[in-house]
Order: sequence, then structure tokens, then C-alpha cells
Amino acid sequence: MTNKHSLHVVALAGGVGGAKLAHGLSQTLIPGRLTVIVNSGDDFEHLGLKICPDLDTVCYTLAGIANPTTGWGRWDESWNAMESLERLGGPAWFRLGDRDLGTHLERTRLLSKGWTLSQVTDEFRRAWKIEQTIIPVTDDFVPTMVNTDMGILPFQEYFVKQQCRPVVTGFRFNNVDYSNPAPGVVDAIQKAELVVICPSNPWVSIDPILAIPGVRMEVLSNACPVIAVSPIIGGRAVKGPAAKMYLEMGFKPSALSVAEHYGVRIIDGILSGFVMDNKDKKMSMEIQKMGLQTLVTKTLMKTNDDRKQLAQEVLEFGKELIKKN
Ligand code: FO1
Repeated sequence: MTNKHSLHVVALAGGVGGAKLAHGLSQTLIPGRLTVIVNSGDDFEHLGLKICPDLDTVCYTLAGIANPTTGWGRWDESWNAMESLERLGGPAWFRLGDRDLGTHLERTRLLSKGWTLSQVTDEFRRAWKIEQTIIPVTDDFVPTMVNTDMGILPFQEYFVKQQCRPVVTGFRFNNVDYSNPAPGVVDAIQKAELVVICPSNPWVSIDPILAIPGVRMEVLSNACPVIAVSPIIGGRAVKGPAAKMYLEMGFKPSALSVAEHYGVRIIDGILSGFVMDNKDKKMSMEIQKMGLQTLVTKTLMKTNDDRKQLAQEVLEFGKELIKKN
């Protein structure tokens, strides 16, 4: 690996795909130069515990303790508590492993003592020896609600309980107008020399971040490049329901649709650059015609080397855009 980069970078991330690129960035940037701002729209209360799936996925991944098979939850997990709960007839549709449960128990305990979610996250990050900053986008409860043909469903009921089967017609971020960015979010965006939108679901991972009052505006007020990495490769989502959502919302799932979703900064969007997979090379001209600089490369991250390689290329691309700015 070449020398680490010293840019101040903000990464916006949701779950598994976002966490992988954030992990790559954390390994290619000098400690302290990366701030990962994480979606909190998936958060919910379950079994009396505060569960923050995307926050935990990002933390576990950067700490090197994530489950490599599922992408979420802990590595080397056991399921005794779930088995015991199930035997008693309790709700076992949302699988919480024994090790993972420790996180939710301690987070819930600290929150009940008056800590904020961002304070708890910072405490956990230190305990897990993560050297980069990780912040939930907001300390307020702004749950994503999914409008479907089965009615309005809280996100985890749609995603896990119903296995993303209902047809999606829209999304709502409850309480968003009354929410504020968590401490550190605005500062990090103002200081950023590059903003990277990780390959997360645009509808339910990135939009809930940009919807928190002030966040989108701060990104736009900073003249630095904003680069998105497409989570759609060859018309399919690498993981999760993004492609299905695009179809159901009336769009063809493609890298182009993702670029159009975020839009171009000089018009009324947010992006200056777009990173897409080799498989979608044919679309790059069309995306350039929108007014975006493009990087076509291998974006599928199967190994840790893939994460570092993609991060390295995104940072080099970002530096080129900074020079052109
Ligand atoms: N996803 C599932 O598909 N099934 C589960 O039982 C499940 C449990 C779970 C527990 C803790 C956690 O942090 C995440 C968990 N996830 C599970 C993943 C999660 O709900 C989604 O991947 C995200 O919300 C989407 O980014």
C-alpha cells in the first residue's frame, strides 16, 4: 500500500456496502481524517432495546469484528439468547446474536442514563479501537417508514419481517422536520475536502442522511467535490432491495438512475463525480453528458484488498476533481 492520504474526507454510509467502502477509506486515510456519517433511519426499538443496525454494521466492520457472511452482526456469534427467546414464544424474527446483544444492552443502558446516541457511539468506537470518527447523522429518532401495498411499514418490518416482499410506493422519514444533525456532523462536512457517498441504498440509506435539516445544505455550501459510488452493478443491487425499489418506484435500476437520483451539483443535485463498475462502462458517456466526471472501475468489494483498492481509486479521483475545482 502506498502512503496514506491526508485529505479530510466525509463518507455518508448506510449498511453493508457503505461499511465496506468506509472500511477501505479508514485504511487508506491517516487516522482522524475520515468521518463516517451514518444513516439512523433503520434504527428501532425491539425487545426494549435500542437497535441501530447501520451504525453497528459500520462500527463492527471498521473494528474488524463484523460477520463476514451476513455483513451485519458480529463475527464468531452464538445464538443462545435467541433460541431461549424463541422457545418461550418471544419475537425472534429479528435475529440478535449473543455478542451483538451486549452492544444493544449497553447502548440502551447509557441512553436511559441521558447519553446521546452520538456520545454512546463515540464511547463504543474507542472501546473497539476505531481510529476514525463515526457519527449517527442525528441523535433524534427519525425512523424510515416504507409506504407499500401492505400499508405503511416501519423499516425493519418491511426489510426483515416481510423480507422486502411488499411493493414500495414511497418513503417517509418520521419527525425529520423537527430533527437536528448530531454534534460533529456539520463541522465535519464544513471541514471536508471530499465527500464520498458510499455504495449504499440511495432511497433508504443515503436519502435519510441528506434529509436531516442542514445536512444537504452544508454539503452544497462546501465547494469540495462530492462523489457517489453506485450500489447498482449491471442493473442489480449488490445486496438488498435497491434495484427492486427503483423498479417499483418507476425507474429502471441502473447506475444511470443512481446518478440521476442524486443529481448534478451545477443543476439542482449534489454530485460532481460518479464511480461506476466496469460492467456499466457503456453508461459512462450518458452520465458524463449529465455534467458529471466519471470513474469506471471494479466496484464489487469481495475482499479487504478490494475495499482498499476501491477507496484508493476514489481518493485519487477525488484529488483530480479537487485540482479541477
Ligand atoms: N437483517 C436480516 O435480514 N435479518 C435479521 O435478522 C437481521 C438482524 C440484525 C440484527 C442486528 C443488526 O445490526 C442488523 C440486523 N440485520 C438483519 C440487518 C439490518 O436490519 C439491515 O441490513 C439494515 O437495517 C439495512 O441496512
